[in-house]
Amino acid sequence: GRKPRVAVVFGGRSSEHGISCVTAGSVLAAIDREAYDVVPVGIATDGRWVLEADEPGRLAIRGNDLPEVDADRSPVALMGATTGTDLVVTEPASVPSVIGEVDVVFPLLHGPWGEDGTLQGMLEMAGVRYVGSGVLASAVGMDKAFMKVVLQAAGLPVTPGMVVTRAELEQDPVGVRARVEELGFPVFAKPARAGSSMGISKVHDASEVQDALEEAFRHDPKVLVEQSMEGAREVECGVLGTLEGPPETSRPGEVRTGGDHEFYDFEAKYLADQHTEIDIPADIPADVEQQLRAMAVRAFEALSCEGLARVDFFVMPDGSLVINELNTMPGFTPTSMYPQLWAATGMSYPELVDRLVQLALRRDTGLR
Ligand code: G1L
Repeated sequence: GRKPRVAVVFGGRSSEHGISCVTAGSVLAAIDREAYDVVPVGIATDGRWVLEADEPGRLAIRGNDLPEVDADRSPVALMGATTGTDLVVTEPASVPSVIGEVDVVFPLLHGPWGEDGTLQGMLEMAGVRYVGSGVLASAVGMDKAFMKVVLQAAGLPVTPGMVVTRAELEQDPVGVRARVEELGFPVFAKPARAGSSMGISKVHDASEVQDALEEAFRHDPKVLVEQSMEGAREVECGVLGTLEGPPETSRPGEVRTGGDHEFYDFEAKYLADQHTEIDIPADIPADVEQQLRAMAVRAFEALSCEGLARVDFFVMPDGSLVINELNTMPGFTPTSMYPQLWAATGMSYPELVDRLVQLALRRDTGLR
């Protein structure tokens, strides 16, 4: 029969539009063209869906400039086909020219309108297979506060933290400050649902609480305040779903930030940054690695993740582990942590892309 058709959907209305385009360029360059028909579908910053040029090179970073979806290209609509579970990519207005039935969507979108489960929900309703986690895990993975609730309920160790809403701060600033003090300084204030590390700041004493909350509220009216795990090392682990049986884990890798960066921030994560060092495999004792990988699988299963996730840990000075967060859509360029973790475990970037597409192709549509 025909080759499976894979629609790589990228761009979108979030602040990480450019990163999404760069990631799509990498996936488009790596995906096996002998095995798949590939359709690049861009979502412009205003939300319009267009058929993008299949030119991975156009989507590379040029200097400090991130690429964008070209909103002037021909618009497309994605529709569920009546013939089965395929999606049909069409030009809009009553299906004049069908571009093709899509077997799998590779959704490379971050933040609201894409990473939060909404695109996944649209695809579920159309009965279309897609790479990665479903609606619930994507939504929970997007909200750091709910993620903590689910991980904690599964008996996994998490950082002590509390939620502050903008309304609470306005009504009772003294009470909010008192609750933050109870956590014990230093703490981090983080937007609960921002896709990246933007709006996060470290709070050293009560005098810094107000400014840190206001900064975080610029990104989200819901903010998570968490104890800072002082003296901890940051170690991350890749998890990859399998068709049967438990998911696989990568060797863990350590992220070390120094100098100007108090934490692994947006710049450090996505733009080549000299202050961030990555060490894969992490130099940790074998028994700690074994525990960490087992805990990564438990976290993956606690959120009912599918396909892939990156689980980020704090390794405390005594070797104990605390889960920092789980990312259902980790950075996914060849130099990002998740693909690098798998490279160090023996799986190349093109292989990884293929495994994810294969997992999605064989997935049941409907209840899983
Ligand atoms: F589809 C996957 F595989 F689940 C997937 C989707 C999105 C993996 C990784 C990502 N990552 C991103 O989209 C991003 C972090 C690059 C933001 Cl645009």
